[in-house]
Amino acid sequence: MKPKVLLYRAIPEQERQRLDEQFDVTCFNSVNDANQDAFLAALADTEGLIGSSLDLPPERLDLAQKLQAASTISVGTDQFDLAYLAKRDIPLMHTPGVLNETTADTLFTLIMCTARRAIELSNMVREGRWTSNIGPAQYGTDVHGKTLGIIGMGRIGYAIAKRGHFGFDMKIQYSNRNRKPDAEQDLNATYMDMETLLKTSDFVCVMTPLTAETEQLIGAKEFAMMKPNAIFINGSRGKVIDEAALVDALSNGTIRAAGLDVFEVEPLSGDSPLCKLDNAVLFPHIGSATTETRLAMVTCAVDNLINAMNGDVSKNCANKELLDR
Ligand code: 8YV
Repeated sequence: MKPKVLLYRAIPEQERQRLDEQFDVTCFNSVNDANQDAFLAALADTEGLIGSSLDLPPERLDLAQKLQAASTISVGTDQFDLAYLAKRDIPLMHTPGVLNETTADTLFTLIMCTARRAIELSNMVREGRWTSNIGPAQYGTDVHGKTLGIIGMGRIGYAIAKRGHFGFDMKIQYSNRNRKPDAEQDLNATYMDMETLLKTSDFVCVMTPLTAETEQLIGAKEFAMMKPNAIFINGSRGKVIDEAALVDALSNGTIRAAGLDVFEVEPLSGDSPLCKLDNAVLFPHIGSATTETRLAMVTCAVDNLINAMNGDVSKNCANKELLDR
């Protein structure tokens, strides 16, 4: 009898076949009001869980009394309560590493699009409003040679800094829970407190995980510390910033512009005030969204689930306390 696994998003057929070889799989391509009851019934009966982009708090997972392991197709683990899972001895596996470069490419795309007003000016052309030579009203700002401040120098933050250092001769500075000697040696990065970083960076890029400590990390006070011509980039999670405070900062000229790949509520509503701001570049959470990388993430997550269901959580286990079991 194969263990029961609940898959809660669509995955490529080749990876679905690998799951079917090992497990008795029940699949929900998405979870919504219409199929919520069926999903919860399947959750109550499953031993393994794999998917992404769905909050699974303790009150939901209390239903899953047979659960042995969970595997998220993401590096972020904020859709779960790690301490709760550890208390139940349930490993949460994730996909660190496979998406660093793609996500860093996306964030640097945001930096360039925001600095050079690429989306706004492309729309000007598309809408037939390019009627004379470009002048100061359309100028953007340089990226090369500027100061890039990274809040959260993890794997992806390092990959972003690498692009800035080697590709654009940028001065790299960072704030982080702990020092990152590799960034300091390889990228000549300067470690500093967040307040100093906010006050001295031309580009501020947030790449922290969403935790109790980082929720609303950047709000009105922090935006007010930034340089008036600063550009703010968020590729972490929407809840790491106070989105209403960002709207005010962009509207009042507290900062020059913002590039966002994540939002407090996703999908972002078209009625959001952010959608009415020319100095806000908005991507629909496409950080890792390439064919190659999303396949690599699914492959990694399927491997993780197979390993965890066989008792091996030595690689990619997010609740590290289980490693000492
Ligand atoms: C995921 C992400 O692709 O990995 C993460 O934490 O935010 C994205 O790269 C997204 O969660 C959908 O799977």
